[in-house]
Amino acid sequence: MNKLLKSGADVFCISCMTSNAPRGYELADMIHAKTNARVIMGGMHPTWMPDEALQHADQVITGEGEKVILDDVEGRITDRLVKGIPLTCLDEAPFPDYSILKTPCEAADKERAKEICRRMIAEKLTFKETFFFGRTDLADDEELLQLLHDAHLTRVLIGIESLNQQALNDIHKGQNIDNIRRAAAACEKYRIRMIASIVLGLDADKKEDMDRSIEFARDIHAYQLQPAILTPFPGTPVYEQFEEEGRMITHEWSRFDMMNVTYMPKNMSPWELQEEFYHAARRFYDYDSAKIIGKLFGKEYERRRRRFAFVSNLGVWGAHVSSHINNGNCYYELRHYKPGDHEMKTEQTVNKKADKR
Ligand code: B12
Repeated sequence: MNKLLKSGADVFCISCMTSNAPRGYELADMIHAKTNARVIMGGMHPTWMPDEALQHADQVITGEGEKVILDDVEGRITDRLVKGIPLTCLDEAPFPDYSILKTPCEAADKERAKEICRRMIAEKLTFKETFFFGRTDLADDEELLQLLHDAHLTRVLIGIESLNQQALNDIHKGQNIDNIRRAAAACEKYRIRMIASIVLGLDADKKEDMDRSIEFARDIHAYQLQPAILTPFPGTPVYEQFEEEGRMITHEWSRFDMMNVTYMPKNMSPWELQEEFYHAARRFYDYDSAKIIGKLFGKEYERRRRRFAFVSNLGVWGAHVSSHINNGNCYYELRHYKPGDHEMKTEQTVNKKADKR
C-alpha cells in the first residue's frame, strides 16, 4: 500500500463486496489522509449502500462501471453519485481487450459456451485446469461436456443449495434432486470435478435437511463442498425481510462472507447454525471420501482432498476453541448470543473501542 500511496496516482479506484467494504473504507480514508488523490468506489456493496460509501469516497459509481469509468477518471463526470450504464455488448467495454468474445455473451447460452471452448482449444488458451460456474442442465449436452473437458475446464461449481424442495422453491431455484444427480454423473463421466455448493440456514431448512444435503454431496462424489451460510446481503429481498422482522443480529460487514451467521435463523440458534457449517466441512472432508476421489480422478486429487480434510478440521477445531474464550472474538459472541440481545459485539467493535482508548 505504501508503494501505491507514493506512486503519485491522482485517482484510486476501489471495488468492494460487502465483506471487504470495511477494508475498502479504511484504504479510502488512508488515501485521503496521505495524498490529494481522488477516490472512486464501485462494486456490489457501494452499489447498494452508496450513502455509506460516500462517507469515504469522493465518488461512487453504482452498477456496471465500464461505460462511465473513463469519463469519470478523466474528470468529465463530477457528480458524487454516478449511475453506471449497463453494457449490452462486451465490445463496448473500453478495456481490457475482450476481442476473444466478439458477440454478445450470454452466460447460459450453451452454443456460445462451445464456441468459446473451441477457440480456447484452437488458440491454446488453456491452463492446467480452470474452474467455472455451471448449472445442472449441463448434463443434457455431451458435446459441451467433451469440449469443456478438452479446454481443461475441469472443475465446476454447481449450486445444489438444498435437498428440501420447499427451500428450493422459496429461493426460486428451478431444479430438483434428479437434475443434480444427473449433472453429477455426467460430469464424472467427462472427468469434470464438481464443487457442490449448499446453502445452510434457509428458513424452510431444519438441521436434518442440511445433514441430508451433505450426505447427498458425498453420495454423488462431489470433489469439493462449498457450504455457504445464508447471508442477507444489503440490497437483496432477504435482507429487507430480515430487517423488517428484526432478525439481523449484526451489521459488521466484514462478517458478510457466507461463512459467518449474521441473522437469527428460523429453526435453530445462530450458534447452532454456525456449528452446522463446521459440521458440514468435517463430515464431507474425511479420509475415506478422499480414497473414492483418488479412484475416480487420480492420486493427485486424492492428495489434495486429504489436504482439504486436514485444513478444514484444523479450522473447525480453531473456531470451537475460540468460541469458549471470552476475549471478544466473534465465535464467543455468537455462541453466547441470546434472542432479544442487542446487536452482537464482535471483535471488530471491541477493537475499535480499544483503539479509541
Ligand atoms: C466470479 C465470482 C467470484 C470469484 C472471483 C471474485 C473476484 N474477486 O473477482 C471467486 C470464486 C474467487 C469469488 C470469491 C468470493 N465471492 Co464471489 N462471485 C463471483 C460472481 C459469480 C461473479 C462476479 C463477477 O466477476 N462479475 C462480473 C464483474 C464484471 O462484475 P462485478 O464484479 O460486479 O463488477 C462490475 C460492477 O460491480 C462495477 N464495479 C465493480 N468494482 C468496481 C470498482 C469501481 C471503482 C467501479 C467504478 C465500478 C466497479 O463494474 C464492474 C463491471 O461492470 C458473483 C455473483 C454474480 N453473479 O455477480 C459472486 C459474488 C460477487 N461473490 C460473493 C462472495 C460473498 C464471495 C466470497 C466472499 C465467498 C467466500 N466466502 O469466499 C469470496 C470473496 C473473494 C474475494 N476476496 O474477492 C457475493 C458478494 C455479495 C456481496 N454483496 O458481498 C456474490 C455476489 C455472490 C453471492 N453470494 O451473491 N467470487
